[in-house]
Amino acid sequence: MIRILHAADLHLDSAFEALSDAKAALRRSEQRELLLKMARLAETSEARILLLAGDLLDSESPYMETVEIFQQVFGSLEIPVFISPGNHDYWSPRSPYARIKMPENVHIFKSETIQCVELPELGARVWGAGFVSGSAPPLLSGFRAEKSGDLVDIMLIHGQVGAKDSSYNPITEEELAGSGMDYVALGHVHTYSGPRRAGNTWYAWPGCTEGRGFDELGEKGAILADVGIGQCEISFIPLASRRYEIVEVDITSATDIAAALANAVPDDSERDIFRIVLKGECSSEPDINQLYRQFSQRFFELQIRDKTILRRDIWEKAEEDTLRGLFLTKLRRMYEAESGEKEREKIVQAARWGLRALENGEELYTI
Ligand SMILES: [Mn+2]
Repeated sequence: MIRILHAADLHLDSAFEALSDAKAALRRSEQRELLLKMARLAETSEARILLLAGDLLDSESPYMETVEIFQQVFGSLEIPVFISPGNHDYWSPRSPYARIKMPENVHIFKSETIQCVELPELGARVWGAGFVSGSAPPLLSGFRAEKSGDLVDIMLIHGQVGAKDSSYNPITEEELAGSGMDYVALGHVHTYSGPRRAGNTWYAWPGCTEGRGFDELGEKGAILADVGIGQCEISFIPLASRRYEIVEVDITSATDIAAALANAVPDDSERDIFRIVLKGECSSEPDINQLYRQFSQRFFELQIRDKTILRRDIWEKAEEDTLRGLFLTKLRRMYEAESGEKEREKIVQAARWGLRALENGEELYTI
């Protein structure tokens, strides 16, 4: 069995547009630290190969710090490092990979045609291909490697399994089963796949290594896999420095909204990025700004979304001979003509916002 460390989709130097400039820069430095963490993990776990399955870089113009950490971390590793460029960091003669002087133990797959690197000292072969533009055709189509003695066959590739119309190297289970590989190390999809198997071929993707937004929730990390012929043991190792989480709090029966919030969020979240969504029915709008002031210090970054419904009869003043009356009458007609729940909800929301404006209330911020 050969132990490999498999990561993907680091998306180094992401913009982190939802954060302030300073926090975004901090997040980028934390992304770079992932490489150090990986190197440490490779050493302590005695991994023999490091596989990086694409989208290591978010764009074609990485910061100097990222280039330096590549050279420093990869150069300090005594094991071979393989990179399969993905749609965000595809290979081209002008790509960062062509410009960066990589240490000698780093091998980059530079072609859409699957290539093979033999590692006789490890009893293994590493197969792989790389994106050469922002999309790729099905690269595994028709591929098969015949077994060679007792060498373990591992493939590294960026692509999407089971999405036949994908522009990002769509891969079928049949192709995996027919590939002759013992393990296929994938990247592209940002949620960990868990261990999977097609025929005698094991495969997995680790997901992104660090969440970057509320569509990348929870624990993120890399895969440690012990791979032998026709067998594989996979474990997931958390590596991310911060997590994104969404917590929904129903405040319908809460007498103290702040207490309800305090109850719903964990105590040890000061490193993490939370979105709290208030739900339910209230007799008055929750004071989001006040709640934000009260809770923001408990997180690295906090958003509060108000999705509560006002218990007050919103149409109460519809008969009034005022601008407010006209506004409400018009919206009520729309509301009554509409049958879809979602659309109705939107109209009620519009009525609430409009009433706030007409009654000179504070704007209802969504932070
Ligand atoms: Mn990708």
